[in-house]
Amino acid sequence: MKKILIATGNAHKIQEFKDILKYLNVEVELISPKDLGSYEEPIENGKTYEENSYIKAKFFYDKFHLPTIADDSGVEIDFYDGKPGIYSARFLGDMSYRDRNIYITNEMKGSENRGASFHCVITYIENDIVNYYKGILYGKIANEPKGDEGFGYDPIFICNGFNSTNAELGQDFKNHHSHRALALRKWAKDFEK
Ligand code: ITT
Repeated sequence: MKKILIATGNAHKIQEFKDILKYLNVEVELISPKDLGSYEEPIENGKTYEENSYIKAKFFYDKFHLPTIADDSGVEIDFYDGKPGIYSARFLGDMSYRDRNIYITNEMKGSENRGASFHCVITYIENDIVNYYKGILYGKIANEPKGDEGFGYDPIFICNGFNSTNAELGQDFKNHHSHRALALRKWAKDFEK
């Protein structure tokens, strides 16, 4: 089975990649930098998802010389003028996601400006060839956090056309609809050519 390095330190992302690839019937072995004993992380100083996704992929590709896939993602919230975006992992400092999600929904209490979107850009490098794949999921911010599945901002995100949060709908929903699943589906099409 082909080995692919997944250039992330986020265990939730690794699990989602595995779940989505299984769902898409793509047979690859995903290896993380930690599996290879690497705890170093690149400095994500890009200004876009594309730039940060490339920085992560290139950093680990140069280190391990394996086909490498990276994901840069984030949530854009209309109420915050599109923030946090590429800064989603660092938004509101060291607050836990539980507290962040409560903080955001409290700040937005009563507001009708609830639009939001999840973004994902995957970079894939193999034989020095770089390709990008993008996925966007549109929706809104819930009135309060709900649900236990997924990670990050899933408990406060409701996809258009649904009435429950990503965290309530769970992994099957994310495997099918998420920004990451949309990007990975495009990658899989190229990969299987
Ligand atoms: P790596 O850089 O090591 O991949 P990271 O978590 O720092 O891990 P990002 O810089 O891409 O990754 O930040 C993505 C953040 O966006 C993530 O930590 C969550 O806060 C949020 N996010 C992205 N995808 C999400 C999803 O599917 N569900 C909920 N939150 C998500």
